[in-house]
Amino acid sequence: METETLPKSSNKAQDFMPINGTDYIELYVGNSKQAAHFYKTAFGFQSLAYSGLETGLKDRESYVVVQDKIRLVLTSPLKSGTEIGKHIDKHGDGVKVVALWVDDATYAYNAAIERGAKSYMEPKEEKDSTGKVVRSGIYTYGETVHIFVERKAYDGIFLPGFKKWETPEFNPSPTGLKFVDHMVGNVGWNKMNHWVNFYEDVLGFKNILSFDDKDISTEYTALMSKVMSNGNGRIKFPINEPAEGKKKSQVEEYLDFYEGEGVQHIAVATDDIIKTVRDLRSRGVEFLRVPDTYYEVVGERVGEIDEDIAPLKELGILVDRDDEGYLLQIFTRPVEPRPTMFFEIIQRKGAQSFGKGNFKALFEAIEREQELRGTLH
Ligand code: TYF
Ligand code: FE
Repeated sequence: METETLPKSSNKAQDFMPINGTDYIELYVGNSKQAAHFYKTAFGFQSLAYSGLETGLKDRESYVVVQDKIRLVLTSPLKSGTEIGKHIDKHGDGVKVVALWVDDATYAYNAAIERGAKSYMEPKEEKDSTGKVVRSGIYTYGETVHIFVERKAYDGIFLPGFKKWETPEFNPSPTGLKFVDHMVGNVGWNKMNHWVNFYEDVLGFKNILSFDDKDISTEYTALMSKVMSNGNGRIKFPINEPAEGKKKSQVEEYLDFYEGEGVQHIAVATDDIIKTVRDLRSRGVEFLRVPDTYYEVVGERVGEIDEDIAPLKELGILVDRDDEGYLLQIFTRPVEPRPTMFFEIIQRKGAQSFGKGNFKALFEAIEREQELRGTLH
């Protein structure tokens, strides 16, 4: 059963871990230069910053791309035997860092460590001619880390050590992606509550929604999910764990291919999903599709909405309603060879939920893909 564990805006009292938003997401990838090209061409990100051989680094190279408030850092090693290379060998391309924008990265680190976090990086000051940034980091599930970024005394392009990356002759237009709405972690069997407790105890998050296997089991696969939110609601991290079903859970498939726990999907917000998805499709982004019959009953299920059903059906966009409004959402296929990380495009029109009414149709679409991959057993 879906359960709401908190009244809508009650988690105000003494937030010991104030977070302003997502600062950046860093992916470790096999070829950062080509990945940056992909995120520009296919998703409409813009060139922002670079660090590597040309900035004096010898062992790695990073390209930073930006679209409105979303910054992606694509990092590859420049030689064998690095931590980055080992991460890629084990997991394939994937998210290493979910960076959180804070006012005081030293305080955030100390507060988290005091409450039991495992250290990834002690507070470190980085400076350039425009000012200073302080960063610190802790581990979360798998080999994924949170880096706290304090940039209140900084006016540079991204971080000290990066130079502006300019591509005057190749700047594909944006696709209307605005900010990170939520990021989902897949964790191991019976590990969901461990990570729920971690986000509660170490980072002061609250469990705002829960889905059990009754909500989310289709004929074959099952999973459970709890949504964790920080105090101001700008950071939302649903945590999934596999559940026993007739066939292999999509979460288990992820854990097998990622060889561990990690980020399953990055949900990015748009304020015109029809335009955004049409644009993304024309650039080669591949989306999951539900059967056309979904659209025969969608009107009955969600009532009046501003959009015509025809373009939603044409593009495969899903709709769901809760007591605050409705939302439109769609999911890409995995964006790397392993069936691991994918993107969600979401437009909220009041609804603050996650599309529970779509789970059945969506998960059956995922199962059809698992079937094609031969991993549904
Ligand atoms: O973030 C969410 O909870 C929704 C639903 O494999 C969802 O986007 C959950 C699991 C999944 C795909 C989507
Ligand atoms: Fe989602």
